[in-house]
Amino acid sequence: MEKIENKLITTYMCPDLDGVASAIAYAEYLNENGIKSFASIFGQPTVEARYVMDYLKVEISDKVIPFAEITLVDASTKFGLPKIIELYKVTEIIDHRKNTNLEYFSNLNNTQIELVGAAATLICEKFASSNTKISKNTAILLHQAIISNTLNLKANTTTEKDKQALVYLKSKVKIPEELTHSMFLAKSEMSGAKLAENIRGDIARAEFGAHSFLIGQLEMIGVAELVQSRKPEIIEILEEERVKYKMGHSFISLIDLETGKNTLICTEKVVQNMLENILHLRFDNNVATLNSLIMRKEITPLLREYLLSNK
Ligand SMILES: [Mn+2]
Repeated sequence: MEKIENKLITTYMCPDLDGVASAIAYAEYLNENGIKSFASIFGQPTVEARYVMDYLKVEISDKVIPFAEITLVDASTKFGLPKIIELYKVTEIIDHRKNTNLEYFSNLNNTQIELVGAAATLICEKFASSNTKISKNTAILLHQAIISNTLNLKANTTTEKDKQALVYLKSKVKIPEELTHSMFLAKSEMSGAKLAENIRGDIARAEFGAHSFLIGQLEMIGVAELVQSRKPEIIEILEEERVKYKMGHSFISLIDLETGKNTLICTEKVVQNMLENILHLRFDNNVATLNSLIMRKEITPLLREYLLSNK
């Protein structure tokens, strides 16, 4: 019998640009180093990821060929993984999240969890430290994934390593100048039904003691105009999602990529109070603005800490 050598490199279902770029790049890195690998992604990638893939004419399918092992990139829990993933086949995990569930993977022999701004940074470092040849498209994908995941280096999760990775990639290929702006514009397209599609496409759920939250997040250009013209719709969509997922509370955080401000929308007094306490802001007419950027993954730990200490 022929020995199957292939490694499948993949990430969560419906991945963002970081997941897509990391999967493609890591498969390329392994193949360049003599390890037969292929990247596949499952479910529809985010609008932003699709935009950059189309721009570069990069295609990636959900086709799989026989494989012996799986590497997960930008993913480290079993939740949200494609159905095809058999957990025991996962031998390697490369991710940048605090909340992992490594206990589900019984055959892991290589785990790299580092709290950098993007998984793409960790993949870029592998190319850099081994001086592995990188293709033009892969370098651009990694570059844009780091820009996206770090909110153009404005996110508090940005590290020196992310910045160094960008410098390295820029030394290898010419990054199209207009790409960051056009990529951000692409994900800011909220006309008509796209608003609901975008909100539903990025919902997180969190439970702390007796409180459960449905938390929306949009990263876009033009938050003020959107809130001005469509606040009631945003509230309605959020409420629909809250009911659908049977969560107790809901709010949404709107990140403006150009002004570097956050706008929060929340209709419940009790939750407004919590957010006012942890983020030091004031709600007026269900809207509050913060003059800096904070990501949802930073708000939830603050909320947890606050609720567990004010029981
Ligand atoms: Mn990521």
